[in-house]
Amino acid sequence: MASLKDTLRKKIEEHRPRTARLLKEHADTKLGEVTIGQAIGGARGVRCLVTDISYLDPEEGIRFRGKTIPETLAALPKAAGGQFPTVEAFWHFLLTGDVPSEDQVRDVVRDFRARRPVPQYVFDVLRAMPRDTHPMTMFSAAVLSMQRESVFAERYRKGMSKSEYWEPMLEDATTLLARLPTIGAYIYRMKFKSDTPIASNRELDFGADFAHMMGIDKPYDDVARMYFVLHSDHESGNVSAHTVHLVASALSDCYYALSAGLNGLAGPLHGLANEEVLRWTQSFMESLGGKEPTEEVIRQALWDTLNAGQVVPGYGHAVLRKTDPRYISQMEFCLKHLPDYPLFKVINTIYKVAPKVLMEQGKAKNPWPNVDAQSGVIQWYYGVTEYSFYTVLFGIGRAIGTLANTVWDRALGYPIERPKSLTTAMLEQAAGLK
Ligand code: CMX
Repeated sequence: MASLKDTLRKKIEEHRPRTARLLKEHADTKLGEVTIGQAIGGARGVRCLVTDISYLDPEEGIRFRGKTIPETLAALPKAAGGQFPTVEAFWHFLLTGDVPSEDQVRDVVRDFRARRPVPQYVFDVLRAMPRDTHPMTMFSAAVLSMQRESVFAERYRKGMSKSEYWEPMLEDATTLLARLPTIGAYIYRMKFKSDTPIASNRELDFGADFAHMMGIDKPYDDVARMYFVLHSDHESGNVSAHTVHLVASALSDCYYALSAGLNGLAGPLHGLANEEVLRWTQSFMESLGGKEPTEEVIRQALWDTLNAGQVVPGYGHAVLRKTDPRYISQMEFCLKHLPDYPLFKVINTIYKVAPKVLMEQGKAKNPWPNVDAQSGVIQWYYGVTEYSFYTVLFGIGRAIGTLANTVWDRALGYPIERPKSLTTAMLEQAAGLK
């Protein structure tokens, strides 16, 4: 049986000539032009990043390694006794593009288990922070604190050939990823469960051990697996993925890079939207004082938000132009496991009303819900009602895709990223205004 690393090495060796040929023979081929609107407007639609790990089609949504979400979930081996694939199987798939065999998955699970123990100093760092620190700040600080262990940084210091970069990057990425569930669950129980951390059970896979350390029974193990897979990757241009890629392009190791990416994910227009959705929904429910959340009152609440100059959290997207398939997957999970849950019903009613309201307002290019509109309901149902924790869950998932990308970035020798900036006067000149 070929190990993940051997399979990856073969894939990298097969892939390198493709990138080299494109650079050598077609470097001047145009992929598009950049407008003033794009230069001022957050580089929306500028096609200047390369990744083979996932691709986001505006109409269809995300494909991981060429597979849609349902295809991915169907293809990968499932966790024992579960209905969703293990994170370990998905990690193998994202890295290599191959659906792993059961034996290959077992091998990755074994490797993750061996790397799982989190050094005591990480918990000491967390405990030294004021207890009211936001969970995302704690999570990012914990990741950064482990930078001292980077094998990549050490090998670079000692001198390493560029062709070898991916190997210590893989080493760091795997260790870092394997530790994240313990760190996340520790933050959760320290902050919200009277400081009663639960020790890892090394017999369990990534998702099941996370559920165990959170102190939540089945099927939360499957919920965790689903959640991490769905939040893993959304091609390279979103803030968290792009930040990880950018920071790592300076040959900063993946502890530095992931911590930076998590800081971007912590913004309300990005990952924090899952917290905002629950905050918005709860404060709206409270304002009703027990009255029924009918379509009409929801419509009014949405207009109140827009009229106050705020965004409707969980709706809209920079690339997608339809309902996010990650939203749909989670909605299908809810329909199966919690169809009558009142909060799910409210979220569904918002789904009926919000797109019409956003279309009437006419600003958002995409009035449909994104992943964040649905994810909190599931967490709430299983007892994770502390919504400031939700973005940490997103962060654990997002680490899978971004870390897989950093390994490939180094394997393919992508250079330090350095787009060019212009002055406003230069734009005015280009526009013929000067
Ligand atoms: N509510 C109100 N207004 C919205 C909106 C929403 N949900 N989505 C977009 N708009 C507004 C924008 O703020 C912008 O207004 P201005 O012209 O006044 O600046 C206008 O519509 C055009 O924006 P857009 O091109 O449609 O969207 P962007 O690519 O600029 O932004 C996003 C995308 C996701 C940041 C935006 O839709 C938004 O703020 N949504 C709410 C927050 C959210 O759910 N974020 C999570 C996204 C998924 C994720 O990364 O986790």
